[in-house]
Amino acid sequence: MKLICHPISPYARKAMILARLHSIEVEEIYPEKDGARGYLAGDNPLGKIPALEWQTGQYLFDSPVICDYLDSLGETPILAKDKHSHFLQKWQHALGDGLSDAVYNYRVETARPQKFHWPEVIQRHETAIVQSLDTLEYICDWLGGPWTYGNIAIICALDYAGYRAAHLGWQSRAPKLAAWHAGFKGDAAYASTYGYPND
Ligand SMILES: N[C@@H](CCC(=O)N[C@@H](CS)C(=O)NCC(=O)O)C(=O)O
Repeated sequence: MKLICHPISPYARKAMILARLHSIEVEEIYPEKDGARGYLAGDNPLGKIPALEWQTGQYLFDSPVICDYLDSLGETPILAKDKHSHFLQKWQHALGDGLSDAVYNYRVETARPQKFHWPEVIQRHETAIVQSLDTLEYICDWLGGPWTYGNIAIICALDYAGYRAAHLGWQSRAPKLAAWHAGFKGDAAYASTYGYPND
């Protein structure tokens, strides 16, 4: 299966981690441009990554759908079956993705030339980032480890926030969360998908 992805994308990285956790062979293909610089021509009509070729010439997106599919291929899926845990993990996954969305939107907004910046919109995205961090700090004891269906999205979002919204210093704002996150650094799936230039 081809996975159109890039480790800088927190959405794509979730799929890259899940493929490793379940030892699923995927051919990872990195496209050349990112969203701040133009439409990503490819196999997703929305022009986004990730996209997974699950049948010849047919691509699954977006990332939660790909994650569900990859997890279903695993011998022991990590998404809990019990209804309560299942929806808690889905909710955590959505919170992680929502943090990534806020960082992504912040990045797209601030990648414009300064004269086109819209301070209210930038502020709106920053508020979503800090409120998500505060919520994650509050629920930190329930995030589990090493990997759950929920915390995959959170780990990927935090690394992305550290890269694209470094000025917010998420680790100082959410110290318990930072300590929890640090516990993943020695993990093989974490380390082999970490794609940010400086840390
Ligand atoms: N909701 C989508 C978001 C995917 C997304 O926004 N990916 C970004 C990379 S981080 C992208 O491909 N952007 C290209 C663009 O928007 O042109 C998902 O979960 O897959």
